[in-house]
Amino acid sequence: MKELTVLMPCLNEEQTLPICIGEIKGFIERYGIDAEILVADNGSSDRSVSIAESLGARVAHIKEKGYGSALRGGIAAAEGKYIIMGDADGSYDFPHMDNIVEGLREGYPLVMGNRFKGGIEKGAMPFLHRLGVPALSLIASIRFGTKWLDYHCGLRGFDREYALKLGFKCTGMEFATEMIALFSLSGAEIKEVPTTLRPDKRDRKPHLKTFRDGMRHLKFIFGYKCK
Ligand SMILES: Nc1nc2c(ncn2[C@@H]2O[C@H](COP(=O)(O)OP(=O)(O)OP(=O)(O)O)[C@@H](O)[C@H]2O)c(=O)[nH]1
Ligand SMILES: [Mg+2]
Repeated sequence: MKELTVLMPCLNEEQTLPICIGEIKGFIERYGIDAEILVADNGSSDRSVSIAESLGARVAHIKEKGYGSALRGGIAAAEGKYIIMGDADGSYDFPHMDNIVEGLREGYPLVMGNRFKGGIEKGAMPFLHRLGVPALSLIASIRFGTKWLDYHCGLRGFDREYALKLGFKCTGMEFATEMIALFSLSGAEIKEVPTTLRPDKRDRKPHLKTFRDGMRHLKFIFGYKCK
């Protein structure tokens, strides 16, 4: 069993996968941790899959579409005791995941990155999201009894066995909210660590659609039945 799986959801990221995989490999070597790199793909039509494999990453092929589906499939397929997930678009700080691994080794089932505390580079987050992320996070925090204000940070680490028991169901971007909600409702102590956000390094638009995905988060927040 590996200690860590670094898991990237990936939909047509041929431009940025080499950068991310290179940074993750650099981290694994520097930190000296027994780890694998896993790419969760559910239908890339570009060269993402062959690029990932040629660079030594393993690819999990997930049938169901969506960001949440890809990550849920990736969690099931992972071999690590711990999983750190992060976007494959070159925006997250894979070279510096030390604080996430430390939190996991301390026994926290979930270690969340917070981009507002670590620093968001110019052009990395649209103005609307700079308002929307804390606003949606505040609503989610009130609803689920948490204190976290970056519910949409894509860089986070968790204990794989613990996560599997929570039974995630969300298929889209609202999975980001579901994960924090279910960890928290299960009584898990969550640690937050600062992380940075850079502008993504691809030249096409993000998959995330502000209104559609914002609504999906809200629908989850108000639709989820807390026991
Ligand atoms: N497998 C898979 N990956 C996805 C899907 N949608 C998004 N992703 C990946 O999830 C990560 C985040 O997607 P982005 O489109 O950058 O969305 P975002 O980072 O939430 O939004 P921005 O902050 O606007 O960039 C990237 O690595 C995408 O390739 C999907 O349907 N399937
Ligand atoms: Mg992005």
